[in-house]
Amino acid sequence: MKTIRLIVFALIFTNLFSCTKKEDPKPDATNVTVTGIKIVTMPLTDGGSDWDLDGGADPIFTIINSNATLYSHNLYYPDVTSSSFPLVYTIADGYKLPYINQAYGINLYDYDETSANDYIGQVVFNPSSYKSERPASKTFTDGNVQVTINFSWE
Ligand SMILES: [Ca+2]
Ligand SMILES: [Ca+2]
Repeated sequence: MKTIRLIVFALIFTNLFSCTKKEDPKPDATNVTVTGIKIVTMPLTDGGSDWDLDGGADPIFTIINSNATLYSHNLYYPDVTSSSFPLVYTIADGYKLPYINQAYGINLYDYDETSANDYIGQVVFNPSSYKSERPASKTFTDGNVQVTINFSWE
């Protein structure tokens, strides 16, 4: 009888001890930086026509919010074809988004030297949805456009 009581006490004590050892969950991130994107797929033609007179699109991208273009990435991949994907873009120092609780768009354009760039498509994301999860990357799809965004959270 005495032995059983001791075991019960030991079990209770062990449970109490293991509870106090639980770590606090990581707090929600308050800042997020976009460190790069990857174009997984995008339309190879502009509604059936070539993006350029002399070949495929030369994709670049911008980061926008509802008011303005916040960041423009001006390095492009020339004349992409179906075998060019995925297209990987790195933002050298990262682009820190001004607010975590706001919607942003990644806009894709075909860079054109002698005329205005052609709009290819967009994915929209709101980092506040992921501030507790803090994913290193997340993939977004809209129509024929699929983009993976790389994040750094703090
Ligand atoms: Ca064009
Ligand atoms: Ca072009």
